[in-house]
Amino acid sequence: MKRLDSTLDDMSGVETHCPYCALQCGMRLRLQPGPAEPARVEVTPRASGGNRGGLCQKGWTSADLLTSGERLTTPLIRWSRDDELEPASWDEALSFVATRIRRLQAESGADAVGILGGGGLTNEKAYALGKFARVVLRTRTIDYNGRFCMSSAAAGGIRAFGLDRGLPFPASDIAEADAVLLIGSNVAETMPPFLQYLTAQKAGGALIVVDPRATATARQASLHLQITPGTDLALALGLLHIAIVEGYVDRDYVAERTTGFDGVRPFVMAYWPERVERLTGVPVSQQRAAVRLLAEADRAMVLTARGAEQHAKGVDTVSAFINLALALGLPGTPGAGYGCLTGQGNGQGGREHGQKADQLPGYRKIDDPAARAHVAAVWGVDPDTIPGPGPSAYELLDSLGRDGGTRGLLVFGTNPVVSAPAAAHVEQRLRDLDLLVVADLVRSETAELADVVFPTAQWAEEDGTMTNLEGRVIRRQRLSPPPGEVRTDLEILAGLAERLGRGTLIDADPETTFNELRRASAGGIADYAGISYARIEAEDGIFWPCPTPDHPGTPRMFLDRFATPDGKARFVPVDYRPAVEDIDAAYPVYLTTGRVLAQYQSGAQTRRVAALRKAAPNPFVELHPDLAERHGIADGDDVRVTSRRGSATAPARVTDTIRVDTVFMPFHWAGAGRANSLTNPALDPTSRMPEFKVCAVRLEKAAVPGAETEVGAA
Ligand SMILES: Nc1nc2c(c(=O)[nH]1)N[C@H]1C(S)=C(S)[C@@H](COP(=O)(O)OP(=O)(O)OC[C@H]3O[C@@H](n4cnc5c(=O)[nH]c(N)nc54)[C@H](O)[C@@H]3O)O[C@H]1N2
Ligand SMILES: Nc1nc2c(c(=O)[nH]1)N[C@H]1C(S)=C(S)[C@@H](COP(=O)(O)OP(=O)(O)OC[C@H]3O[C@@H](n4cnc5c(=O)[nH]c(N)nc54)[C@H](O)[C@@H]3O)O[C@H]1N2
Ligand code: SF4
Ligand SMILES: [Mo]
Repeated sequence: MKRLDSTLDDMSGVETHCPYCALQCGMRLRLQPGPAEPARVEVTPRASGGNRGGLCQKGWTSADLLTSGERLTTPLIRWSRDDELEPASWDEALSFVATRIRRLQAESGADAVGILGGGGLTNEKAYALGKFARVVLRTRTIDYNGRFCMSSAAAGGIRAFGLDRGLPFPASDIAEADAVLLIGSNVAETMPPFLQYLTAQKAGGALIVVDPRATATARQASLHLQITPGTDLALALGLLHIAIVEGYVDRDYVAERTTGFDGVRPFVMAYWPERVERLTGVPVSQQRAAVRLLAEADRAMVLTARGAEQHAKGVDTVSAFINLALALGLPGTPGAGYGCLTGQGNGQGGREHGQKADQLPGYRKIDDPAARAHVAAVWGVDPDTIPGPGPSAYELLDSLGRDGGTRGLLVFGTNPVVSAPAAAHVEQRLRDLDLLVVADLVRSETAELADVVFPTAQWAEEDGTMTNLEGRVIRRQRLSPPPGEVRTDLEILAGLAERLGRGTLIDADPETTFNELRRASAGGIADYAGISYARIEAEDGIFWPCPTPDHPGTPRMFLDRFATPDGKARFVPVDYRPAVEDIDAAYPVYLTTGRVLAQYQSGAQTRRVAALRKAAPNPFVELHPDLAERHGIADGDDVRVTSRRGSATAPARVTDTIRVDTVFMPFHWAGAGRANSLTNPALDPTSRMPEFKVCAVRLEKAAVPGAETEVGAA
């Protein structure tokens, strides 16, 4: 990969990747010659990483936000609580924040100031944010939005394999599989170019999709299991039951490459097919067909995503599907395996380098003395000054402004007012802070509540690295500097560190930061020591672990051994439990939530792109015609959805592609149609993942016909 495309006739092009999801599609950016001010940026796709030359609509339109009138251009300060946010200088904004942080920490201790990071941040920023927390603020209070995203899959992977790399093989291996079991993923909308790997199965193999909705992805499947939300764990147990009874277990593999199978058996034997049909709604014949397709394939893959993972039993569900994959002899077998589809742009790297509550760089554990000693030496601090583990994202948000809780919060790269569960409660907690600081590109709903907002550079205006869903470390390249007074996140952290008297500890330069990250990760699980900017560019990305400059990187893991002490994968015994909140007479319908193609996450970015706003203008409630009829609701009517947390109102989208007992809402919008006003913040005991994907609601046609739903950017 060359920094400048030789076919360009000027010096204005760079090869980089899309700013949004974890597929990190390759793209070429070029400043359009002409009078436009600011200059227009042209996006063209290029094959790199996992995309094979594809881009989705979000990628094509990603440059529009660079020149949007809605982006932040100066710092903003709210001088006192009743004031509006108003423009301020960097000096004022940084001083304001540093002074408040010092005061809060003097009054209430170091942990009273916390950080909430994001999985869209580059590796350099994720690393700097974790380091900033531990050595500048010396707070244990830091976590990030990946807790809401990848935490269940990560915990499940670590339990079984000893480490968590979403796909332990290149995405292109999936195209070679004869059968794929895809659980709770709608890649047709969430990673469109990825669909090409799955439709390859249509030729001769099988694609089995587990989803309560007949999504665009499920409609490509040879077999669609239209499961009751929140019951995937029972299905996984049932599929393994069938595999055992029908003699499909790969006994040699189980004996040679795994431990613990006998401990799993007794749990599984209690999930016979008829019982599983009662629990999940998946007919016995379909359960059997799914097992046969998988077991009889030469190369089969089991892939999970948020539909299966975002539950208060997400980790056990992942374990149950890994158990199935192990029994069939898939993980660590060339062309086969288990993987999870990481979501955010840097959802993989963002969970490796220390912005997690319990973690130090290189996927090290913060309570491991050897890890602390190694990282402290790189940082030049005494290991005893590095704080211990802190609260998880939802627990952190829930503690804000309460007695003994966090009093000041710095937010980098997440918009919890829209994306956190029980969002009305979280919004109130944010309002109760003594200090809320938000670094963002735009005035997100969370920025609207802040005391200070820092304007940050966008992806095309900065250098750095991202790690895509395959564990491939790739380069983000700067096309042009940010406009006006806008600074990068690294510059903001360095500026704050300086004002807090620890200026030498945070460097604003991405490559210098990356080289420090390499040393900090050396010898860790996610070892980046051998990866350099120059190598990434020359080799179109490098898969970790890559411990030395002459190491080729590791596209395929676990071929000889797993990352456990004895090298064997572990079966983990798990049992089914129902959703934390099941349906009942008062709340008789399941709500599940997720995504649509043209909006990204909290929508802070994509609601501000005209083409995307046009393609997906507002929230909606997707429901089955029979359910709609029972409530006297017609397509387009405003529907009021109520859970034990609150209500949301959005227009009905009546379709027979969804289960009759379930409604679906996308979570990309704020205001009246905010899906997270409804969701249940019950947490998984291991991963602390909230139960985004199932809660109980009731429906009614909204009282005021045609009542306005809050839409649009602000
Ligand atoms: N367009 C777009 N693409 C994105 C994103 C975005 O916001 N917009 N976000 C990115 C990120 S961060 C992520 S994490 C990924 C997420 O990517 P996906 O996991 O594909 O996305 P979701 O829509 O959240 O959920 C997938 C499916 O799970 C189904 N589902 C709901 N409940 C259940 C259940 O109980 N069991 C099962 N088996 N399925 C269930 C839903 O119907 C939905 O179709 O997408 C990434 N890509
Ligand atoms: N109900 C429901 N809720 C969900 C989910 C669900 O399926 N259902 N999914 C969950 C999942 S998987 C995820 S990942 C979360 C995502 O939800 P959020 O964490 O809210 O995700 P984003 O909208 O990507 O937030 C990123 C914010 O940071 C800004 N930003 C972008 N790039 C940068 C940068 O480089 N630096 C800085 N400082 N800011 C930047 C953006 O403008 C935006 O305001 O939502 C979770 N919430
Ligand atoms: S699939 Fe993901 S990375 Fe590719 S263009 Fe779309 S949003 Fe960007
Ligand atoms: Mo995510």
